[in-house]
Amino acid sequence: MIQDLFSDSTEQLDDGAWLLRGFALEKAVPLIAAIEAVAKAAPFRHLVTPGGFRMSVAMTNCGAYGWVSDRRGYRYDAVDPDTGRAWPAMPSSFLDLGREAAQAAGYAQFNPDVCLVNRYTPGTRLTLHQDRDEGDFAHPIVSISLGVPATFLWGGLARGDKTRRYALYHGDVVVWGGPSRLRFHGIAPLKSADHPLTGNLRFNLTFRRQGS
Ligand code: MD3
Ligand code: FE
Repeated sequence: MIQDLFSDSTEQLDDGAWLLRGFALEKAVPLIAAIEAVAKAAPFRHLVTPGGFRMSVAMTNCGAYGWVSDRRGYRYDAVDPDTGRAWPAMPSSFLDLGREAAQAAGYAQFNPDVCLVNRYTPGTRLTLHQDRDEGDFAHPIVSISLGVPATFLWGGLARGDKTRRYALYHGDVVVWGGPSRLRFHGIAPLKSADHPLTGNLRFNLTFRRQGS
């Protein structure tokens, strides 16, 4: 698809799923600085799945809650298990952009209480999964991609449904709600690339509402 150089575009991926190309582009520098500040208080770590596998993606969180995984399961917790402290507050630069993106996709009152931050290095992948640890699937999830581009895998409501692939670039924002909220999705192994702001890294922010 050819895009106008100075205009963003909105593409509907599915019922309730909107791709806002370049929506975060102007804010990328402060967003990356805020990621670094969050990671200083709550360092990136490789969580272990309930099945005992170390995730290749490194994660941290900010907000009132954070998503965590260990041998006991997946859950949201107000305390960072690595530091024993509360997660760092959600930076206002995160919150403002997450809300603006939700609003642009038709979700006017989105009030996230979690931002999960994913960090990818070359080869890092996220296998097909559903996000279903939140309390109320009526709330959408907003995702912001920064740094090296990735191939997003977009499946159906059953694990075996066929998947479509989308490239997600630096500054792209996706809002997933409604009938798309429980679709299986993942990220193909990250290709090596060099981004002027992040080097060989990709970051993804996902804004979630965990509580009611
Ligand atoms: C579709 N992250 O953190 S963001 C995740 O790029 C996750 O790091 C990927 O999947 C990443 O759980 C993909 C896009 C995304 C996030 C949540 C969704 C798509 C979603 C929830 C429901 C449907
Ligand atoms: Fe997910």
